[in-house]
Amino acid sequence: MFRTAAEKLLEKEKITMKMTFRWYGEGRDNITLKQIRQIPGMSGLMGVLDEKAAGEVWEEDEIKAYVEHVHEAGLECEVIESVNVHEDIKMGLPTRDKYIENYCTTIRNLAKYGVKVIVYNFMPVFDWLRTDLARVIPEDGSNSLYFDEKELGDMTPVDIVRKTIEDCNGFSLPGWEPERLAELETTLKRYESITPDDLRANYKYFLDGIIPTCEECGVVMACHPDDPAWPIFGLPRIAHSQEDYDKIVALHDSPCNTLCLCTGSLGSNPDNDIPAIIRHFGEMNRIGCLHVRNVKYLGYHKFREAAHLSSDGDLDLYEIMKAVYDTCPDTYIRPDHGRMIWDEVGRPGYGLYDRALGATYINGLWEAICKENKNK
Ligand SMILES: [Mn+2]
Repeated sequence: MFRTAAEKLLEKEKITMKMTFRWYGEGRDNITLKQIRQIPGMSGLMGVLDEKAAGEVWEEDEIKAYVEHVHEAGLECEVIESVNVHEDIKMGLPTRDKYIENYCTTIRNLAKYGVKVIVYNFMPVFDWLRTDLARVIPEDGSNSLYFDEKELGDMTPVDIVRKTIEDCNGFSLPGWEPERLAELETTLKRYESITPDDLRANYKYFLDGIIPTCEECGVVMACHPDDPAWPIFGLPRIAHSQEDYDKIVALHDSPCNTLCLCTGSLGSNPDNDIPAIIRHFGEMNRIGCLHVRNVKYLGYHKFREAAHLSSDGDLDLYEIMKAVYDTCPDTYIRPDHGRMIWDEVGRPGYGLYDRALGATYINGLWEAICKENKNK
């Protein structure tokens, strides 16, 4: 088979990492596929069918239309995010079997259209949490997502949900879909009697139900960490440290049971040594993909999302990319949340400009690391 010089180089230098971008779909994202395609080095998307509720089957015709549309723009669609797990599965209710069956159908349907990695999470109720979606960064006048546990102070979960939905510039936000939050109080009440071990047992039941289907279709599941990386509102949270993930990969031992290593989510807790965690799970072949971004610590349980550049935050992106190169170079990466810069208006965290800068910076680090290793 004919291979271009660039393709041969990829094999030779193991430059197999694929840079991707999150996109919400036509009419749901103010960024176009053409704009994404024009970011240097962009191979494809970490896509999402934003309109799907947790537990619903992603039908073949919907996936086909989405994937073909992405392909027409010259982009791949090998990673899909936010195939949300229904709360009944997390809570271990008798109705879970039906939702697990639906999940398997979705996996099969996605595999038919070339999807290789599915990103999901097993966080009760809250996908992620911030106290401000547009905190101005005094140094340069841009803004970014921000968290201060003190500001959470007297806010109830219902207050914070209301505030988050109000602050999101009219876009729906992943993890904050109104239908998931409609029964918030009942759901929170139910979780009062669920311990982290119970949640892990329900997680195992879910993995035992879906991983054989993944193995059949060649799809890898990648579990996104809790964000921020500690318990909130007394809810059981089981995915925010190396120790937690050791338990998760042991729940069902399979190369299809992996993590989506989100440097910013795990990195919100300074106790997490991100390059070391990447090396640990990369060596075990348990990293399905990565979200790469930076955070700036401002105090105890207080941080903001920074530009990707190492010197702008507290994570060392060079060490992070070296750990990827050494242990899991054949992976998918996307720049994660960016700041809002250059007066852009868009989904908090998901503007075009700062994420494009992030991708370019990560690609620059990658090129340097590859060449540095070649010369050794
Ligand atoms: Mn992430």
